[in-house]
Amino acid sequence: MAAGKREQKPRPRLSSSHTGSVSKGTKKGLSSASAEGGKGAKSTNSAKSTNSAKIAKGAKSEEPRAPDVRSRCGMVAIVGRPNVGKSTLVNALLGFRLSIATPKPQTTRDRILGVLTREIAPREGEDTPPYQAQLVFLDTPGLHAAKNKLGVQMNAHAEEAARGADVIVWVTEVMARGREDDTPTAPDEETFARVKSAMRDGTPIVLALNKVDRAKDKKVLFRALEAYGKLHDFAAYVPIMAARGGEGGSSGLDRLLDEVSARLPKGPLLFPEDELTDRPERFLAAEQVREQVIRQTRDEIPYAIAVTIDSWEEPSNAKQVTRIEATVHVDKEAQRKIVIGQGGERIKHIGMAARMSIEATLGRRIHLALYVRVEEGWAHDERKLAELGYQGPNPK
Ligand SMILES: Nc1nc2c(ncn2[C@@H]2O[C@H](COP(=O)(O)OP(=O)(O)OP(=O)(O)O)[C@@H](O)[C@H]2O)c(=O)[nH]1
Ligand SMILES: [Mg+2]
Repeated sequence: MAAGKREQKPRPRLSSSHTGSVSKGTKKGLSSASAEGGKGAKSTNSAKSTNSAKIAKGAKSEEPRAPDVRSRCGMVAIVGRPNVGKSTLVNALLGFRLSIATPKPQTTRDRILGVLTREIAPREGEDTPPYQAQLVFLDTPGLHAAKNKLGVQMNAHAEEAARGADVIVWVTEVMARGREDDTPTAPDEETFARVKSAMRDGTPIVLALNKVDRAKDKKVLFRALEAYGKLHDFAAYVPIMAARGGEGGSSGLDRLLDEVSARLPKGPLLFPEDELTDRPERFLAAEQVREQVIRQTRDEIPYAIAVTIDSWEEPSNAKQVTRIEATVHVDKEAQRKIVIGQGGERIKHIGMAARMSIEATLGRRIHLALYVRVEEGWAHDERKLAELGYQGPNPK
């Protein structure tokens, strides 16, 4: 099936609802740093269409939609081990930095929905009008051996997404972890079995073999594809470079979109054409603060933090900025000191980078005040997890 180019995607739309399941933590005993957006501040954000983001009142359209029997629409679960590039892939497909992606495993902690509506052109020689495909991507946490309640929730999100999916994209990386020689990755049978046991019988699984740029010798690619062919009879095998998604056809993403679109069930679109996500702005903002903490710290810190938005004040006139207060929760006092850094240097840099990233996403200037707070054992405690905005796929 021939498909329209990804550049033809509708302009993205975010939900402007700021109400989320975030804690309203007090500021008592907190350390703080703030970053104000300067005029003309440059963004570090790689998102392509961020400034043109259209803001919706809510996630779902109120307008009745005439069902188009020619259209295809379905849920596409993006699943795999941690750090294989799932979030990078979803962002590249959407052309928008929806989901945070970092070099550290276990970055994604929730199921994050991103909508792509694209036009499918008729095949050569066919005299039919183009029709639409809507791919409702679910970016998911990497399946891993959980060490705490947060990890259990993360895995449950991935399995639940596989269960509800019309098409599953199993993302893996071509080279074995930490190897730059000719060793391809060995299929992880145990993790794959978790997806198979979660999904409904007959759900097509497309293999996305990512980070092909790291395979110097293309024979490695063929060996990897052969090994995956023995693991499962995949609906399609697509080598990709998610990190080079903006570079055109050679990234493999157009082919991946075609393979997935062709397997979507026929039916009307579930979301308005220009809808991007069901997540509110404050969720994206909290995630971008967390991304900067992950990027600017090492060792256990990335796994020990959670971020909540404590207040969000929209300006009364266009000349003023949106004022956001956020708290970085850590597990131990020693971690609080690391996040703050010598003389508050680290938290200042985290705040500046996060502010620029959020401004690029929202398309407007913000003032960001960050606080750091110790919340011992939060990742092991269901009540605290809920307060910090983490819930399993089926909250009670
Ligand atoms: N070389 C190379 N690196 C990539 C590619 N795609 C993603 N990466 C890198 O892989 C790392 C992990 O990417 P993520 O998108 O966060 O991976 P993930 O699967 O979402 O990870 P979790 O959320 O932890 O499960 C980041 O450093 C990406 O830049 C690629 O095509 N080539
Ligand atoms: Mg991720």
